[in-house]
Amino acid sequence: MTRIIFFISIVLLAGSGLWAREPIIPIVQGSYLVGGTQGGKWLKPARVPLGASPKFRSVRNDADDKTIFIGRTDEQWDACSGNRIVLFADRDEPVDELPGLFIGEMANWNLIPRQPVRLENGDPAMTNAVATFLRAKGIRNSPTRITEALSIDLDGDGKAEQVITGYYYGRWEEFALSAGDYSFALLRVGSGRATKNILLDGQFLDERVLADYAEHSIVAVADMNGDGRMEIAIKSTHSESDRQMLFEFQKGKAVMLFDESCGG
Ligand SMILES: [Ca+2]
Ligand SMILES: [Ca+2]
Repeated sequence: MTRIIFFISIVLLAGSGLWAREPIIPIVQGSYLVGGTQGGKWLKPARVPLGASPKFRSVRNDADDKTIFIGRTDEQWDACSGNRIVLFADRDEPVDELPGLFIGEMANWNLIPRQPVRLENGDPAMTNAVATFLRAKGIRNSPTRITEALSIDLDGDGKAEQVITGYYYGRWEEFALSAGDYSFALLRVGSGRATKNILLDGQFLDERVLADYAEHSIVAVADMNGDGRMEIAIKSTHSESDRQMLFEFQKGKAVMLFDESCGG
């Protein structure tokens, strides 16, 4: 018995020691430190120490960009005192034009195990599917506007999922939205009549309200924790701010991992 307990203790000690040695790898989306990953687990931003990685790799689907950027962590903007901001010292482009998703350079797995295929926005079947989805959300008389659509096998089961974003704002007054305005980031899972709509984030207006608009777009689709499944990085752009969200797709469900925004 003593021997068994001794053996279990050794296994537990070895296991925890192994886990502790895994590096903490920060994840930056837009300009926010949205969180991190350690040994495949997700870490909230507060658990990612300063200087966990001074160097970041750009994660993008449209180019094989291996550039390493030097990030200065914990810069704070006056308007975003609740966020931890990472600025990239060797980039002089405005923040809005940065590719959008970055990971600490210690991430040593294939970040893009499967390459997303960009779908034609005007595809009639997809437009019909989105129009049906919008009707279910109470949007009946607005044009169906798709801005981006990707086909990608997120979980590696051999079947592709679709990630679609779109928005329509009839007119933009000073912080007033109209009935029929909408914006969405949608995940479609399955095929044919069995296709399931999973709303990642969105707003659908059935009356005039005083609120800010949100234009959803896809930042990137990538495996950010090295488990072979790909996560979805979405942002919504508002009149004076942005919001960055990262979702995991697991067992047919989308789980929001990180959600950082500032102002608006
Ligand atoms: Ca799949
Ligand atoms: Ca993953």
